Amino acid sequence: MTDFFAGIPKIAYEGPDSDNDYAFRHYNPDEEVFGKRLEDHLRFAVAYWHSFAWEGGDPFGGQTFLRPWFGDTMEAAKLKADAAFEMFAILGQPFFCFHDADVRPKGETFAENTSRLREMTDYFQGKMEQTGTRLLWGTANLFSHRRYMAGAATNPDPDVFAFAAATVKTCIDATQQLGGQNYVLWGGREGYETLLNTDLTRERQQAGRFLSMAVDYAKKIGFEGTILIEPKPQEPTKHQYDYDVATVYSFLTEFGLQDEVKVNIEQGHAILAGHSFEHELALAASLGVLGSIDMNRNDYQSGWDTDQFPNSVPEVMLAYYEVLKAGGFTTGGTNFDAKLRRQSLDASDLILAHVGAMDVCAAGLKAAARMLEDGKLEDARTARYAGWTSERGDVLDQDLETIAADVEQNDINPQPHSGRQEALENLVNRYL
Ligand code: 3MF
Ligand code: MG
Repeated sequence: MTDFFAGIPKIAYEGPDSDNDYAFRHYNPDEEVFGKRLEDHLRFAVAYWHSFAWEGGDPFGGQTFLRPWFGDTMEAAKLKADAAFEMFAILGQPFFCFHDADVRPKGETFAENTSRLREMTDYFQGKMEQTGTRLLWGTANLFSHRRYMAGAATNPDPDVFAFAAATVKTCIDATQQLGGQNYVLWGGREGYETLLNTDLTRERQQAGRFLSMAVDYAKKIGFEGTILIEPKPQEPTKHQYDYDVATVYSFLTEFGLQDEVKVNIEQGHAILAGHSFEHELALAASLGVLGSIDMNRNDYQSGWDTDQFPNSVPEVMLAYYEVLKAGGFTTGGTNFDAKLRRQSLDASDLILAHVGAMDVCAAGLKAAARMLEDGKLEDARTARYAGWTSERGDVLDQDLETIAADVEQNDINPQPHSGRQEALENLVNRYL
């Protein structure tokens, strides 16, 4: 036990009229919404790295957080885990996510990394049994250590590829041991700083083999979770190969993996790629690869990947509308890939940031459910394409000459119809 969260009560649902900072106003885990408990819709996860590993540094300043668990010993790693699971018990969220490098001190060798990860995996297993917190996904940090500065899977050095692949094996093993429901690969260094020293053809082939190996290994050990790619267009690389959902899907089909791998879509990454969050979600659903989400927000002015906690119900409502329309999460969930601002120093800041984010997402999902249940938006969408279900719709099955003869002989002269965007935007706001 640590006393880091001493005095902070377990967070309970108190309803929208509560003025208790340490209470949920909208997130009632047992509330039945759209045929499912709210907790089972949202499937919240805490990101271990932002809440327990990050020391508060930014490009112009160093550590601001003073945590008793900071250090490079296994004792410090276990104290960090104790504090993490105390926070999980306070928030009551069902899941967490972690990278290997978040939970074990850096070793001098691969063997030391692996033995430390295994020790912490066993430690986690005990903590998970105590609190009931489950693992939404595990992943390998293939971007922080200097060996990965030129990439992991796409590195010009085959020994870095090997070190990264071996590390992914150990992280899939850990995820499997902890019953993780997904395994994520974010290619933070899988891209380039300059084309001048980059062989795009070779690097794409390496990335394809790397992912195929991970899929094959997961199958071999009977991993029943979903393998997820997390798209991001850039940062830290100038260009990241997994740019956005469309690019990832093209990559998956090139290597025959479109039925083996789905995507973990992050709000901030969608914006960085020039899309809305709901665009990436709708496209992933349309392509059959919607897996899970990293929920956060960027800064509206800078647009950088600031990994802030979500605080806009209208924004998250449109995102959860696409998730619900796609049938909801199966193995995926809502991972708060979000961090405090570096001046938010206290234990209470960590708790209240997650309480607010969980409430915003609950309010957004409930508004989305109301809109989907009401059906008016889908009715309007269906009505707009009604012509395609009339006999005119069989034009898709014809050829150009037949169509040209038809248009000329029947003087087909289509008249435009309003898209009613403003009316539909008004409709959406009725459900908030
Ligand atoms: C970077 C990210 C990453 C990924 C994480 C798991 C550190 O912008 O979003 O967070 O989410 O590596 O894939
Ligand atoms: Mg992320």
